[in-house]
Amino acid sequence: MEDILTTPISQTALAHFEARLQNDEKIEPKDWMPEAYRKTVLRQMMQHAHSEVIGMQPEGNWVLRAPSLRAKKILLAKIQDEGGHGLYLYSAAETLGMDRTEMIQLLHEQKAKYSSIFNYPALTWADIGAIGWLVDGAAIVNQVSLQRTSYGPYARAMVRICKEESFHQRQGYEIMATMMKGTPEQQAMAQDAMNRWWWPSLMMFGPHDADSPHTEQSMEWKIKRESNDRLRQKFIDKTIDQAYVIGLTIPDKDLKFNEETKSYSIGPINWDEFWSVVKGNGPCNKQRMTHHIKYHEEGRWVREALEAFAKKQIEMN
Ligand code: BYC
Repeated sequence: MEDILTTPISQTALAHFEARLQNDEKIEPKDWMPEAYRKTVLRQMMQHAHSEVIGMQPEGNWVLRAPSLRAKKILLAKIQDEGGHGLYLYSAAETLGMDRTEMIQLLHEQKAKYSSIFNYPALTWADIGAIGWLVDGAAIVNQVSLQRTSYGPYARAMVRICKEESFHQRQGYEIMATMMKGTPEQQAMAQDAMNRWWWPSLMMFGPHDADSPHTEQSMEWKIKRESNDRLRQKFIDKTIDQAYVIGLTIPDKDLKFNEETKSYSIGPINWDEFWSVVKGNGPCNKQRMTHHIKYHEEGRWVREALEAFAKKQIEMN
């Protein structure tokens, strides 16, 4: 009986959902969507929101040690932007039916991921340059394509986030360019940061397409508009020339430029390192999570006070 009632309705809904995707229309929170689509978008948006927030930690480490007031103000503004990105993304992800309290609990239980890149330490001021230039640079390449993702609230959040990320990428490049014009020690520091951040930045795009379990379905649903390898290649081609302009070397002895495709081919990525970091064994995984849990707990009274205030306002109205 239940089948007779529900099947025709869900088939019509499915046909409508697919037609909207076909026409490049956005899927909105109140629209019917397959459960697997909802779960996939939610997983990706939650991972993205957690990445923005955890990503504040390596840079936060340098606010008190920035080399000038100007550098400190810029870094502080950038870190605040990242926190803001996390907040838009949590709000947008909540439209898929999960409260952010639950998302954060999943993060703390290590059931929800965040980007592998934020498990590496920021050891010197040049690392702040490398994070802005390479990490935000890689993030933008991905996020520009996500402006066309099929889930409306995610796509709209990406438009604003991309504007801010492009400023972040430039501030990082400015730090690297300044250091490359400096003393031999400063140049060596910039090259060292490049050597340590280059490969982890390439890993941010995720496993090769052939080893990526979600890419095919996510591209069919237009959640992802370009594959991991395609985005990684775009980043490589864009960034290598920027490195050469300021005199940095790419730490890859197999790097080759293909005149025909006007594109670079790189040496093998260390996927064992990637999976080890994703599974919690990177240099800073434990530190990042301990820090997040500590400050989340310390902020509990603020959340409780706000909830009590909101409840009181409702009672009074
Ligand atoms: N790290 O089938 P795949 C920023 C996981 S922050 C960890 O390719 P998918 C910034 C993946 O989750 C911006 N895990 O998956 C902030 C999956 O595991 P599960 C960060 C990774 O989702 C502060 C499994 O591997 N950007 O800019 O189709 C300061 C198989 O992968 C990673 C985003 O979050 C990774 N790198 O594609 C500075 C972008 N890669 O869930 C800067 C949004 C893969 O099955 N996310 N995995 O257990 C995406 O675009 C996609 O989720 C990915 C992966 C391309 C990352």
